[in-house]
Amino acid sequence: MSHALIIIDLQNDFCPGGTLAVTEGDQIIAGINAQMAEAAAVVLTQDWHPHDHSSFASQHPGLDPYALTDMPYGPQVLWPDHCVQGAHGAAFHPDLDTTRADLILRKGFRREIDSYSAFFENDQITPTGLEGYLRNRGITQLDFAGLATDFCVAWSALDAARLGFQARVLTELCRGIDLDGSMAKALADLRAAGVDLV
Ligand code: VGL
Ligand code: ZN
Repeated sequence: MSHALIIIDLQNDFCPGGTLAVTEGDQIIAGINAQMAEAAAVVLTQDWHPHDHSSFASQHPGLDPYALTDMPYGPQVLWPDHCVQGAHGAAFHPDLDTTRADLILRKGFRREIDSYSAFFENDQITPTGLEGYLRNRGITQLDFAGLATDFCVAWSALDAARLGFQARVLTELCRGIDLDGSMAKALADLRAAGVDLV
């Protein structure tokens, strides 16, 4: 058991009833809990935005949720307000077994920049610290599960491959948003990067 299970953003706002609900987002939780027993390390990520985060459409008068805008670091989708620090929507779904987690990594906490990936903020340069943590623990293989397949899961797994980790996405234990073909693009990008889809 030398692999880590990285569980992306299994938070209330991404589950049915949340402000950025992913269809069937809660239906992967039992399978993820079961998968934890197979892993040498379990890492949970938590999307963790200030209330006035720049990725929120509410901060851009005249623009609607799901519109695309330009940020200094590149194009950015604008989202409904979600995963606000300390709010119920930012908490892990109550069915997720958080006791087994070795590390809880928060991301997206800087107002001016979003962070889909567990490894880098959306400028693709600013590290979150996760790479160092995993390398210090001698972990080289990473399994990814969680929400959303086509955003935070895909960006995390692509960065993992780029950093030289052996990366797999457990596709049955993920669900996606699928915005303008983002699901098909994410899966193609993952395959092209050498990420195993299992
Ligand atoms: C996510 C959109 C905005 C995700 C996070 O977890 O995939 N998507 N913030
Ligand atoms: Zn977010």
